[in-house]
Amino acid sequence: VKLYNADDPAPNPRRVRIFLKEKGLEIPFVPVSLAAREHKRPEFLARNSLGQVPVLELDDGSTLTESVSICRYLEELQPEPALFGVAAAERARIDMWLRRVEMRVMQPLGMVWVHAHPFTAAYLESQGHRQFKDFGESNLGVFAEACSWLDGEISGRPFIAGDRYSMADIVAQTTFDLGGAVGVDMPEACGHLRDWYARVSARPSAALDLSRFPVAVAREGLAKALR
Ligand SMILES: N[C@@H](CCC(=O)N[C@@H](CS)C(=O)NCC(=O)O)C(=O)O
Repeated sequence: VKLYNADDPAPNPRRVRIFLKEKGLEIPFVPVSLAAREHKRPEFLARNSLGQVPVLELDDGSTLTESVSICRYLEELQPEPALFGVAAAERARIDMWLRRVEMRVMQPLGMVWVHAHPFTAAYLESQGHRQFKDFGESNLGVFAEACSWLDGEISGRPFIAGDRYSMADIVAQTTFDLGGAVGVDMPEACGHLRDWYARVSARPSAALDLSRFPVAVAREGLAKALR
């Protein structure tokens, strides 16, 4: 197998890399440059018609896309340590939190990124689309509300879905990593969430390499666009 991968802070390939480290698994990576639009070339579209990373290519040449599905597959191959849960209720609860984090927290962050961030504006235009700045900006509030909600939900438990670190933590963690890199921070008042984020970010699997991403320019660019 091999993983078509992209640099941090791209959150979706990062999910799979963190998952692999937590499992102690190593597989070859094929770097895909998002900046050079390599993920939209015909040879890449043949692997994922949506033109997105990550893609896991199996030994028979078939591919799996969708970061969470890739991790589920790897969990089947190597169940320990269990990151999708063991008992029925735990598995369902982790699944529930995966959906909640993706739909409630990642989604508004994605809308700020696509509709308000200067880094995505030129690309959208080149594709014949455009940003809806007000919509992007309004999602900042939706994101902040989602953070406050999650902050309340996790008070009194160490991890997103319960007592054990799980795939739900990985998906939430990579969401906030992207937010931090592009200028969308979790609210100061979210103390439980901040503590949780510090805890998961201290894990050996969490090393974030932003050396090839202009964080300061990205953060300033969003602040300026919102002024
Ligand atoms: N739901 C997909 C999302 C994949 C995704 O959005 N990947 C981003 C990088 S983090 C990407 O390839 N973006 C380029 C594009 O959508 O054109 C997953 O979880 O794998």
